[in-house]
Amino acid sequence: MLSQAKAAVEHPDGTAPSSTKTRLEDLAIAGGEPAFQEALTVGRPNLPGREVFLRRLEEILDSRILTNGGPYLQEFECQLAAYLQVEHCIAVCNATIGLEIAARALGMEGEVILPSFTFIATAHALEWQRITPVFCDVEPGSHNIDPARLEELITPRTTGIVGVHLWGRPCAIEALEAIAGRRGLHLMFDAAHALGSTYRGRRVGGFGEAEVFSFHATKFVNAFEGGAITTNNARLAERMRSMRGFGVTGPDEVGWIGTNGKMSEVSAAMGLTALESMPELIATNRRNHTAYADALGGLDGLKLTAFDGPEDHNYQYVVLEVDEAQAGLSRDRLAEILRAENVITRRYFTPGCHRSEPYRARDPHAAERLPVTEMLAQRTLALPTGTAIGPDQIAVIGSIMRLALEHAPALQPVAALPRSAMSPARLDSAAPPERRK
Ligand code: T4K
Repeated sequence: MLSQAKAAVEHPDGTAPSSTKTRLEDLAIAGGEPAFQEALTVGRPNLPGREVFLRRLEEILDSRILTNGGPYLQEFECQLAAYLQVEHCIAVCNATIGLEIAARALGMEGEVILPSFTFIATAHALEWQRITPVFCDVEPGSHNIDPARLEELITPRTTGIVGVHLWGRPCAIEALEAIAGRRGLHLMFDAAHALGSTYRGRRVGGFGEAEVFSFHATKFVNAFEGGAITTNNARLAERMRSMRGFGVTGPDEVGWIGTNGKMSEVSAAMGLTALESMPELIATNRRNHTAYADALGGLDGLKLTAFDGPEDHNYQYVVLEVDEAQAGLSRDRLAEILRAENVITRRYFTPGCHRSEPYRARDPHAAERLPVTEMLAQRTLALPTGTAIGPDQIAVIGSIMRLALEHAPALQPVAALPRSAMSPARLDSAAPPERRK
């Protein structure tokens, strides 16, 4: 039986109400009206505390201190270090530069092992430093680097490991620490997704030799663009702090190579304002994750990433795994069906880094040793969440997916259907919304 989504929805960010979908013809891909008039998009920024931020912006303009370690930067670093319970926090212009600075300050060189199932920035940050990324497969359950597959990748050229806490779920930190300790390797973490997450009751931020967070516009706490490196190592912190500012170590003194990785005052003020709203933002993400779990419960072939157990999570990514064999529809077809309804999902992280240049050309057979990455890259789909969406809209999205799965054979891509099944109306509806008349 079809589940009926409620017609009246709350529209937290000004999006228009959506309508119930109960029949195949209701689906926009089959000729119906799109469920949402305005796009519901993965990555739509949260903007909490607008008035507070605007007051801070006025202060910045009045003070004429726009960057280079002003008061908002210092405040942002202090607040973040206190929250993460780490000794040192170095705010940077984005997490990619943060990863580059950390890798260089640690002295990583040669080869460094990391998962391929991550955003391309994790790999590029190393390659940009002329460090060769070596891709390790991930665990099917956690989507994080698989420690059991890691040691076989270590060579005499290996100098480090970069673990990624994908979707904010900490990777197997203890196992990686054990390998790094035993094999004399550096260990740092890409914590771009993991602000607020805990591992064994301790906040992510103080593990390994350094961890790097992102405050990009699409992150649940954003600074327009921004990042932060955290560490409990005072010497490393000093080095990274100076590397952030051209390698300057004192008045008229440059101690080593550096870059310009500074965070501006406007970004720091934005980040600070968002940090102050973190509890509400996490509560919103959590509410949405629960709403998705309710809306998609019992649908064969669809699995939502779980955030189980006693640890804290930020729930900022809602990621679905679509098993085509069970669901009857591929992940990509489901994304098209949702797109026609104005639900704009993202295929994070497709393809794996190993299938992107320059890595693909360098190692065209990497996929053979990355079967789980390959499988996930075909299956995962990030769904809209954050303050731009509420439970009623999520219920409608759930009803669309339910309907789509129930009518999966009729919703196969047009090219896969026999010629007789292709009525003109059908062909038209299969086109992306922007190409329709
Ligand atoms: N490590 C990991 C594991 C990461 O996921 C990331 C970044 C990094 C490192 C590097 O962090 P940063 O150097 O960026 O601090 C986005 C973000 O640009 C990227 O920060 C993020 N991860 C990645 C997962 O997602 P794209 O290419 O998907 O971004 P884009 O511009 O297509 O935005 C996604 C959607 O968000 C758009 O369809 C619309 C919406 N959006 C986006 C922006 C920027 C808005 O509504 N407003 C906006 O201002 O990479």
